[in-house]
Amino acid sequence: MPDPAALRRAARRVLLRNWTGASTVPSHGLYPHQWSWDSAFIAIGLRHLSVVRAQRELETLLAAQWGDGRVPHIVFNRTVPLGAYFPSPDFWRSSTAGAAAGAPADVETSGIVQPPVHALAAWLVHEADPAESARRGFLTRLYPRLAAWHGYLAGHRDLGGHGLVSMVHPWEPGMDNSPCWDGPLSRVEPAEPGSFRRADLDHGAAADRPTDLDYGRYVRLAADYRDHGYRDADTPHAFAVEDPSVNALLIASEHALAAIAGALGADPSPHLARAERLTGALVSRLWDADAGLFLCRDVRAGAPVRERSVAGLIPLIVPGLPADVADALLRTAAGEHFGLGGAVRLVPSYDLRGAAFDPSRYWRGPAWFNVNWLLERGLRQHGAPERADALRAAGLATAYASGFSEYVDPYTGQARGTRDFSWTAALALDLLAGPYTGGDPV
Ligand code: 2M8
Repeated sequence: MPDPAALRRAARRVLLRNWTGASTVPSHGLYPHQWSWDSAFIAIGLRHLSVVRAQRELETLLAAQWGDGRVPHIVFNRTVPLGAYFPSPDFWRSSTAGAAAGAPADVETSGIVQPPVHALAAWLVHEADPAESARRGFLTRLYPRLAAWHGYLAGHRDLGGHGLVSMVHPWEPGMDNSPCWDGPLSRVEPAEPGSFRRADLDHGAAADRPTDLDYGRYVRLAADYRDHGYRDADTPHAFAVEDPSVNALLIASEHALAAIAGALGADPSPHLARAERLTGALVSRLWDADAGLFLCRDVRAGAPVRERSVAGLIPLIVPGLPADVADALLRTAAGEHFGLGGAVRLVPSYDLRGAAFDPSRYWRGPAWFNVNWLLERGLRQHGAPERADALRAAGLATAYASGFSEYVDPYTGQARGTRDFSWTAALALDLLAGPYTGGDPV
C-alpha cells in the first residue's frame, strides 16, 4: 500500500492538470475532449477534492444533452485543433446532421452514447456534501436531464424488444475492441483505409490499441448512423448488442435516480419499477448458468456471444440480484477465467483462457481501473468484503505504481496505454477515501 498522502497528492496533481476549466479530459494527448462515462467516474473522485468541481463536471456534460435525451459520448472542446483526435467534430457534424434528433446548435458532440453511470455519479457527488448540493440546487437541475437520458435509452434503444438497452457501436459500451464484438463486427464492411486518418497512434503504442481493420469498421458504423440523422428508428444499425455491463449500470443508475427523486420529494417508485423490470430482463435474457456469468447478446444474429468478458461480471453492482446468480458470479470472478485473488493483480477485461486474450491490447485482456472499482463495490455488496478489501489495496497500489496509467497488464500490473489518466486518478482517490459500506443505493 503506497503512502496515502503521497498517493492523494499525485492523484490530485493528475486531476488538476487534466481540468480544462469546465470539465476534465481523460488525457491531454490521446483524449483531449470530454468523454461521457469518463466524466462520471472522474466526478466520483473529484468529489473528494472539490464538490463544486465534481458538480460542474457532470453539468458541463449534461449541458450538451440532445433534445431526444441522449447524452453524447464526446463533447468537443472547440479550442482543440481538429487533427488532435479522430473522429473529429467535422466527421460527426452533430449540430447539422443531428439537428432533427435535437443535437444542440452551440456545441459539437459525437452522436453515439456511453454507459449511463451518470445518475450514480450524481448521487455520490450529492452525498459528499448534501447541504452544499441542496444550496446550489444540484439535484433539482440534474434530475430532469438524467431522467430524460434514461428515457432515451428505454424508448429508443430497446432494439431487441425484450426490455434491455442495445448498443449500436463498439465505442458505446466503452470496451471498444472487446473480443465480444469480433463476431457482430465481422459483418460490417470497413470504411476505405485511405478515407480517414487515425490520431490515436500518434500517442499510443500500436500493440496496445485496436487494429486498423477494427477502426475501418468503427468509422463505417458511425458514418451510417450520421447519414441517417442519428435517428434510431431510421438507421439500419448493422451492429446491435445487448451488453450486461451497460444494462447493469443503467439499473444501478435507476436506483440512484430513485434516491435522487426521494431526496427531492418526488416519487421514486417509477425508477424502482424500471430497475426491477430491467433486472428481470437482464437475468432472463443474458444470464448463462453454464458459463456462470452474463453473456452479451448479438441482437442481429439473435444469439448469445459465447465469449467471457468482464462485462459479464459487472452485474455484481446490481442490488437485488438473485442470490444464486450473485454466488455464481463470485465463483466465476475467483476462477480460472478471471483469477481474482489468485493469478492476477487486478481483474482482466477478458477471459485469461480465451483464445483472443492479450494482456496488452486495450479491452482484450488488460485490467482497467473503472471496471475494478465497480467490481470492488459489487464484491462488497454481495457479501465478499475480504475479496473487496484485497482488490481495493491492489487497485491503489497498482494505480500509483503505474503512474495512473490507462490500463495495466493484469498479471504484472505493468503500465499500458497512456499515463496520468483521469479516471484512474479519480477512482484511486475514491478508493482511498474508504471502503464503500453499503449506505448508497448501489
Ligand atoms: C476509449 O474510447 C475512445 C472512443 O470513445 C477511443 O478509443 O478513442 C475507451 O477506453 C472508452 O471507454 C473511454 O471512455 C475513452 C476515453 O477514455 O477511450
